[in-house]
Amino acid sequence: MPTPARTQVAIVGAGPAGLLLSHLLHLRGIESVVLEARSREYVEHRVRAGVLEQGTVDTLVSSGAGERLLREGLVHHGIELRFGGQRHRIAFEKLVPGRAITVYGQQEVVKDLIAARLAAGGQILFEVGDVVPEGIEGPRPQVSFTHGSQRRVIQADFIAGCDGFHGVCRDAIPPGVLQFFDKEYPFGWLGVLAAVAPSSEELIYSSNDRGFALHSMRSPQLSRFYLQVAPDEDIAAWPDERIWAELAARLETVPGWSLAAGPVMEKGITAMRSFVAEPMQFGRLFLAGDAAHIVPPTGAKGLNLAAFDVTVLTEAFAAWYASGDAALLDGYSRACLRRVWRAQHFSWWMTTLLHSFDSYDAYDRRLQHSYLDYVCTSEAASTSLAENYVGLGRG
Ligand code: FAS
Ligand code: PHB
Repeated sequence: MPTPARTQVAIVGAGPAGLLLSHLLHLRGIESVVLEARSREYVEHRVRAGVLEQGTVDTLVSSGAGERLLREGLVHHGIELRFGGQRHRIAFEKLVPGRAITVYGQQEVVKDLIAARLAAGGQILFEVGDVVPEGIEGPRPQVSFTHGSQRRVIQADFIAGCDGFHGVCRDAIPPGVLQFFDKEYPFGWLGVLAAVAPSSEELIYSSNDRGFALHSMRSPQLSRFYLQVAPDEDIAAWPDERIWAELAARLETVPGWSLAAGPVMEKGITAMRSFVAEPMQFGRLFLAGDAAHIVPPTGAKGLNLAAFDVTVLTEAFAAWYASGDAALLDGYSRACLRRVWRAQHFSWWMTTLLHSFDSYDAYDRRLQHSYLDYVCTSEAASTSLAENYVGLGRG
């Protein structure tokens, strides 16, 4: 199918933000074309997020892209914080009744959205190169890119930069327009996908002098784990046996609980950073998801924030196409940034609460432990954690 020279919204990036935006716009009768640098195979198998907030699940289900999610997603009504040789369950059913999380792999969300777009005749161009957003200050922005051996141009009314942290759209905004806020953490996460039944019904966040560990999952047959490691850790230094030994050391810290090991399918190291670019728009270019903000994954917020951004952006585009009213477009950043900073704080807070810092002395570690104990024993404090974790209302 020839690439149309024109569309209404040119979307750069086929991650959760770009695909969900294209899907929601389609439901409002608004055309879009999605340009993705990687292959379909790659984006459908890239292991990333695993926890969906209630609001994200509601958006996927109400928009008709949640049928498999409802069938295969694991609904959890709590998480466990494990420290000091004890287990502490944060019970969502008691603290935030009616709200839960769903464990469902990001790549499954991506597969479902790609399938929904293509079934509806949507345009997604994979393996595009040298994407250049142009004319973003004027009424006729366009995106030029290479597809196959051809150099092509798509004209649009708007460009949505959904190309992640390392994309090109944010950099297309002239210097001096954006303000950046960031924080680096003195550690990274070693993520592991293993073909073994989870050893726990719910997620376990373990704070341990050896470092943080997380037991998550993808299905009754697939487990997902994370280990706190040095920021420049070499994956080659982590043969599978060492991974299982370290996971056991950081998780088997309570009586009567043991970790089942199994074949490691995939492992990788992720940097931990907090980042926000303000505003999230310039002219006819609108940034959404990781292109505008990054959170450390400890709070499981990244994907959910991306979904929130594009629900706000969809309403804004729909209002503009319906009546030419640009108020929601002009207010896009403001509407997103309040939630972005709430998630920034929560993700930083969970990260500092649960990880070990070389800079901490014995006194700091006592403080951290006392705070962990308070969070798990005070109803007020655990309610605050629970409501942030399951996702605050969409207001
Ligand atoms: P993405 O990065 O997912 O997608 C951007 C897309 O743009 C990519 O497909 C990329 O190939 C494409 N692209 C980039 N440059 C381009 C260019 N020049 N031209 C064309 N295309 C281009 N979040 C949670 O909510 N819960 C979790 O449990 C969680 N766990 C995580 C675990 C890990 C290990 C990591 C790394 C992240 C985790 N996150 C989690 C955060 C993560 O899910 C991101 O927030 C999410 O992928 C953001 O989605 P997008 O904004 O769509 O960006
Ligand atoms: C995951 O399942 O990949 C996951 C879960 C919770 C987090 C981060 C990642 O906080």
